Amino acid sequence: MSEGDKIIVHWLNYSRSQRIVWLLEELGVPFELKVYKRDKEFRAPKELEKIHPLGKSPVIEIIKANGEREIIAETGHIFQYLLQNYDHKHTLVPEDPREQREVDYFLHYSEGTLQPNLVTLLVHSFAKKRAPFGTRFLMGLLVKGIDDQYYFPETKKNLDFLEGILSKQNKAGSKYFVGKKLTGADIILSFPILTNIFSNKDTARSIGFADIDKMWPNLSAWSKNIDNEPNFIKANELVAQYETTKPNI
Ligand SMILES: N[C@@H](CCC(=O)N[C@@H](CS)C(=O)NCC(=O)O)C(=O)O
Repeated sequence: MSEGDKIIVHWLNYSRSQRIVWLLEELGVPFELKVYKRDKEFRAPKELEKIHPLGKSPVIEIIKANGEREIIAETGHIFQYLLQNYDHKHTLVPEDPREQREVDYFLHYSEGTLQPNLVTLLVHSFAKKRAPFGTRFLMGLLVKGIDDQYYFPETKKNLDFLEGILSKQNKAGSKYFVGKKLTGADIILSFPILTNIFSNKDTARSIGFADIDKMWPNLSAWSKNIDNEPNFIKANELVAQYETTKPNI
């Protein structure tokens, strides 16, 4: 990486790609935002497949000073790349190697373990709403059976796990997931915890979680703090013009 590198963020509205915008704002690294808008079915437009065959967002494109071009996909991988190459002053990366490993854990955990449970619960809640006329009741019973047996307890177990970490962190005088300052762990976890659950109480209820502030008070307090992080607000303001209609999901 060099000063002359240009970073393009292939960003999809209402998506987990917003964390990359926040991360770059936090690191003070200039970037270009290439906006893709979801279609009526809440899917990404086909053009994203021209950037990466899976057609998902986020993807970042690095154009080196010598003209070489590199495409980097997967949120955790993008985080690792940007933190390794653009945070030499340790703005976000902890000094302590053990804390660095804890951050790395969350970079994998967020998309590898937590997010798939949430996505499945969300897809199941669409399935109930979108089932063909006459099959909705049956579809409801079917997905409820699967969710009650697996996805709901797994998600609850994960949120209890995260609540426990924050409770210990709070006792040690920190309001963040790792060490005593904001790190990549908080930024990557902002999508599943804050965007998917605490900022979206109707959806949380529809996937089976009522009264989340009482169930997970530390996660609730953490979400409020994250909501007030200056660069989180700045990153949201940057994209606000592309997120004006609440998606009908
Ligand atoms: N594990 C991938 C997931 C990427 C992903 O599923 N992105 C969603 C946005 S939240 C997407 O592009 N969805 C559009 C679609 O599937 O049509 C990552 O962490 O980057």
